[in-house]
Amino acid sequence: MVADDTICAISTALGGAVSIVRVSGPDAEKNCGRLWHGRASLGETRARELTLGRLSSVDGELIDPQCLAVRMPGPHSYTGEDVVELQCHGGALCARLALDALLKTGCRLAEPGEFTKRAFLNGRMDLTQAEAVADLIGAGSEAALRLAGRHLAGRLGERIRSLHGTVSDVLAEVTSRLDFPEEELDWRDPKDMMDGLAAVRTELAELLRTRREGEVLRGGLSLVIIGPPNAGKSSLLNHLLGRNRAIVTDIPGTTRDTIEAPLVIRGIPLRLMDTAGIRDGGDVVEQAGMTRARECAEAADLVIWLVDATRPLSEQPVPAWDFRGSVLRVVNKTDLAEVASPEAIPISVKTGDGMEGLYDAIEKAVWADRTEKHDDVAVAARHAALLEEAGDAVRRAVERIGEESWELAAVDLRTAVAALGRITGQSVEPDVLGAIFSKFCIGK
Ligand SMILES: Nc1nc2c(ncn2[C@@H]2O[C@H](COP(=O)(O)OP(=O)(O)OP(=O)(O)O)[C@@H](O)[C@H]2O)c(=O)[nH]1
Ligand SMILES: [Mg+2]
Repeated sequence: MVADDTICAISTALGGAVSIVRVSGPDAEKNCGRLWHGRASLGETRARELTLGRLSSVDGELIDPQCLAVRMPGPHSYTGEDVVELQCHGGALCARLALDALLKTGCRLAEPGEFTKRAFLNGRMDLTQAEAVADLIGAGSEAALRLAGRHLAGRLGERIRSLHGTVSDVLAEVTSRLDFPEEELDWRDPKDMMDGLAAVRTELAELLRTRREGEVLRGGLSLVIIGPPNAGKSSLLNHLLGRNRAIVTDIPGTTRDTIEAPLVIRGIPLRLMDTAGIRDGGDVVEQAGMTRARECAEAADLVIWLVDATRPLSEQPVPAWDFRGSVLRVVNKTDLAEVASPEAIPISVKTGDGMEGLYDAIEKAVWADRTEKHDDVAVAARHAALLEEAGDAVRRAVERIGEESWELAAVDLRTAVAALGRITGQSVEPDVLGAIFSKFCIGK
């Protein structure tokens, strides 16, 4: 066990019907046992079974007359340590008082993600699984949730460990050639080693290709609607959200500030934004709104340039701005006027016509550089950087082995092994752990 202190935190969001206070560490049972009193003492309750009791402060003042307690002795617990969870009544106060009482028994308040960090340090999960816990909690779509679930089940970790194993085997072979150069041992054929490493490189490249999906699902891309006043931008936002979020009127210049809302289209979590109409003139407020619209559009992952079918398209060109993402040209109000333009997607927010075509275009733009989506796993930026490092090192190692430069090959193979080890946490620096777990919420 890695920790000698006992940590506690409220693990549920405030305001629900039930609050869970979680305690982990060597004194979890002892400290909770001072506060929780059932028919039997806490230590005598059956492990991993909820038991009803009452919760009081260290001084015996009642906190909750009906509090369920469950003890999960290590190592078969989330953290691998002795864990106790107290389920008390919800609302703002019970859990707060329970936490105060636990601090008085000598527990320490857990840092964000500290339970999961202990689980990792105690070998209950690898680093990709620990990261998946945060992804699962933060998932913005079902696809993101399922991806996090597969990572939590260990799918990414397994693939990395298998690569780590292959490269380590070659490294062992190369090292023994260095250690016993005179002996004519039963050496493995260099060609065979090079083939093995080539397969590793292919697999590394495959994993790197999943990066886009990882970013899309974890990040929530930004989709910004811009266009001339009155084109129907706010109407489109409301239609996509299925509720009247933004004010719609027939007065041009209705929307002043940007309006943002989360949205899922075809499994893709998006941050949708409506903006002020773009035109010359307008008052100070409208001008400020247009500046904001431009900033948002230029920074967006995806932009919809929405124009009005009742006006000539030539009068509504896409502004010559510095867009970072791709721009979809969409013509609205096709119920009022026919449009014949091969470049623009025709829709009518009023009748709902053309919406599927718009969804298709959004989906296509998001997955632009990928043919098939929904891989088993999808790597995040941290993984991708290490995969690239490993890939480069393996490529160099193959060349060295080809030249029979065993010493140099060993250096490159060690670099590759270390990089792969840092993905799963087999070898990892404390500052990396700090960066990963600080993103967690308290109580997880
Ligand atoms: N006929 C028809 N009218 C529409 C359609 N979409 C929006 N409108 C109408 O167009 C007018 C302007 O709609 P808004 O959504 O406020 O337009 P906007 O682009 O947000 O306008 P600003 O905020 O002023 O830039 C409203 O009267 C809407 O009812 C459509 O598909 N067909
Ligand atoms: Mg508007």
